[in-house]
Amino acid sequence: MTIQSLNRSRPPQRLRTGAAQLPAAHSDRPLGTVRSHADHGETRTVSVVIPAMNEERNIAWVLERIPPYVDEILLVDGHSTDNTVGVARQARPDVQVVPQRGCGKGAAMRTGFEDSFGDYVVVLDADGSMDPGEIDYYVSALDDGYDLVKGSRELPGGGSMDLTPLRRWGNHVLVTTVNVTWGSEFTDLCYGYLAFKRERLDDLALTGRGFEIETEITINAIHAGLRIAEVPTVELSRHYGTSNLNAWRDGRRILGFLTRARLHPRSRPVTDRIDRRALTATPWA
Ligand SMILES: Nc1nc2c(ncn2[C@@H]2O[C@H](COP(=O)(O)OP(=O)(O)OP(=O)(O)O)[C@@H](O)[C@H]2O)c(=O)[nH]1
Ligand SMILES: [Mg+2]
Repeated sequence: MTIQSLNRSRPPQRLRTGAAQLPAAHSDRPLGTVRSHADHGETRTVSVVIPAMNEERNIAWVLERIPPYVDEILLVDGHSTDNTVGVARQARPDVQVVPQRGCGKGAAMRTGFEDSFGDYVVVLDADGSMDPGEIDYYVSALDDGYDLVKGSRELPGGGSMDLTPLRRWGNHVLVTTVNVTWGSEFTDLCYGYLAFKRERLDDLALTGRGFEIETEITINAIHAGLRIAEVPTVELSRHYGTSNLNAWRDGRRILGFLTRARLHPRSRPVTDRIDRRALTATPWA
């Protein structure tokens, strides 16, 4: 398993190579200089998935700050009873809105992953606590070869204006549990700003419905041997409204998931998928 921490400070500084080596061609490229498709010479596309439930006062701020190179914005609506969808469409007429299938933030995220098309999938919240300008860092790290990129509020250059002492303590207990159990070196765990390559979605084998989904993504990525990076992130306070997270209830859900994941590592389908074109050249023909 490879966990690489990317250090960020302003002005953007260079990728710091640690135990794991970055591909040489990219190792001295400054963070925050995301290449467009044209100058990248590649055709990778970027989808941004935003789970939103009753965020009419926050969603415009988020959508207006999405970088222009993003190819698709998918808002996964949790059956909002306010005007979240209307405000979103007004702020970004190109936003795709899908109703979530199932209940909870995890179900919403899985709906977004299934219904989006981008080669890269970036997830961020709709409450204004995650700066869309930071999408650059996630995309940069995926460009550099990582499969999963997680935001960390604990790395130098990161921070949180939203973590209460209880939540900070709970997150610390959970991240320590993961590091001790799986031998990892994460600095943050329960945070929903992350990105991954679509080609790894099957490896992630997600089933979570609630706030445990972020932990499930991390643990299943470890089990699947994905290359994981952490990038510093600054968590802002939610702009308006109240949290949907309950520290004790959701903390217990996460702990329950970790216990199950440790006792019964999920078995995954191991069937290789062979491209039909690879089967046309039959050696005996
Ligand atoms: N579609 C959908 N979105 C959800 C659901 N629950 C939460 N969300 C969204 O997921 C994001 C994170 O939820 P929050 O309630 O902000 O949870 P939190 O960030 O832990 O709590 P705060 O720190 O108080 O903001 C927000 O964009 C919510 O609108 C849900 O059941 N369905
Ligand atoms: Mg929030």
